[in-house]
Amino acid sequence: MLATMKTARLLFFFFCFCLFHVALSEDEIIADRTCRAEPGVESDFGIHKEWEGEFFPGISKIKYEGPLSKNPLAFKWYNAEEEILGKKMKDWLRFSVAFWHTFRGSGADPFGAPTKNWPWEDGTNSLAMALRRMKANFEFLTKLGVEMWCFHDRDIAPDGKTLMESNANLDAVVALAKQLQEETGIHTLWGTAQLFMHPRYMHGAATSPDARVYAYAAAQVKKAMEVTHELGGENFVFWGGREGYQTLLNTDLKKELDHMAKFLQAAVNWKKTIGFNGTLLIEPKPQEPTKHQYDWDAATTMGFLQRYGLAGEFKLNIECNHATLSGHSCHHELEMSRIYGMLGNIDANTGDAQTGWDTDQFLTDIGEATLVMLTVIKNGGLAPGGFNFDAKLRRESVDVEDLFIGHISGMDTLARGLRNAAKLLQDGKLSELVAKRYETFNSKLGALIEEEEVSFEELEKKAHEWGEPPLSSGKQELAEMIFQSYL
Ligand code: XUL
Ligand code: CO
Repeated sequence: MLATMKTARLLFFFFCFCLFHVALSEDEIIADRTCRAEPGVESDFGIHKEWEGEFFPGISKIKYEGPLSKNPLAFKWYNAEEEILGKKMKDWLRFSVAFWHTFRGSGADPFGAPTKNWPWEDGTNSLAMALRRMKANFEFLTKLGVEMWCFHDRDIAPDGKTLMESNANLDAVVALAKQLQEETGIHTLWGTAQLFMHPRYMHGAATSPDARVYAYAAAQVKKAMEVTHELGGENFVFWGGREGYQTLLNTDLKKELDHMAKFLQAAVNWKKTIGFNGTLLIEPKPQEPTKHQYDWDAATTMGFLQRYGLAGEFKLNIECNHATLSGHSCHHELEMSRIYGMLGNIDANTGDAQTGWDTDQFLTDIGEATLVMLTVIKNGGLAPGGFNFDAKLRRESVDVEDLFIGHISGMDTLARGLRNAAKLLQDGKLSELVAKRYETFNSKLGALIEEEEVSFEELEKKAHEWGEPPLSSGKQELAEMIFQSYL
């Protein structure tokens, strides 16, 4: 009796220990192997059997039911095959699911434990769990009708004790993902290397002051590029996870920027060596986790690429929540990238006006979506980029169906934005208003200013001749009135 109680108590403590580990941030879960359980092996979570049947029973393929539908598991605005401005909605939108949020997002925050107890999870970060999770991913994509997905190397496969073991884990999961891609016709929008969770990257990866960390990061990116290529990925993303500084007092700014450029050049070289034809994308973000991230915003990133002769090799992945954190609108960041031919992909999400960090919410603001789609249409679409839902459920949303509802809502919002933006552009009133504001540049001198070089002396002569320029209205209120009439 006493022995049984003792065992029970021991088991209870072990269970709590495991739970505590699960309750840590995702970073630690990735590194944690204490609660590991393989299929068919007894653990404190019970017997782990190979998963049988559907991961999302009761949820069938999401259909388009039109704007009058009240069904939360149906599209009201996104009709994949419908043509808008001569292109199918699915080709304008090129949606993708972000594996890290949808399948690794635990709901943990700095104040609380994970809240998502997805039925397919067994509480481990084992290879067996990674393989099962990948199957869930493909069922989710198929039912949602999203044809692409994005991943970090360490989301899809557990970190091993050595780089070699991590690579072997990755190879095993990638082999399954490749098979599932072939079976479903789903493909990879982009892959990336996770260079921010492991403690070795606490000072950065390409900008770490430690050459050993720089080398480790390079090896990780090399492998992540190879597996992205293996999966037929259309792009490869660099988000500078911890490429930045906490204080300039201990930082050699020039050295770190020079190192980052050398690292990116090596990636360009490796892309060519392995014959990867996808686009290399840089994802700007101003702060978090470091107080100053080097790829602050689109303009800073493009300036950096130009300075180091890399501008022809990269495009940008604009994330809306990162845009607002940098003090810009998403529309601004998209337009800055577009006008310089650098818009490659959009991480579709939004922040919260009252919250000062990256909340990664599904975009539900129709006005915002219309502005985003105005740029996308002007850009002629995003391909080979797309809209990756770098968005997560709120911590309190714990039902499996919430995963579907979040994505459906985000997809419908952008689809509605596309419909609005197409009408707004076809109508032409806003473009007329803009053209009118610049009409004096249609004069002979205006054309010369734009096309040739006009000296200050010539302009001075003209200023005397023309006299005081009349004040002309910016017509902002009218522009806003026209815009909102399309929402
Ligand atoms: C972090 C973020 C990343 C990148 C990929 O804020 O957006 O998930 O998109 O590393
Ligand atoms: Co992102």
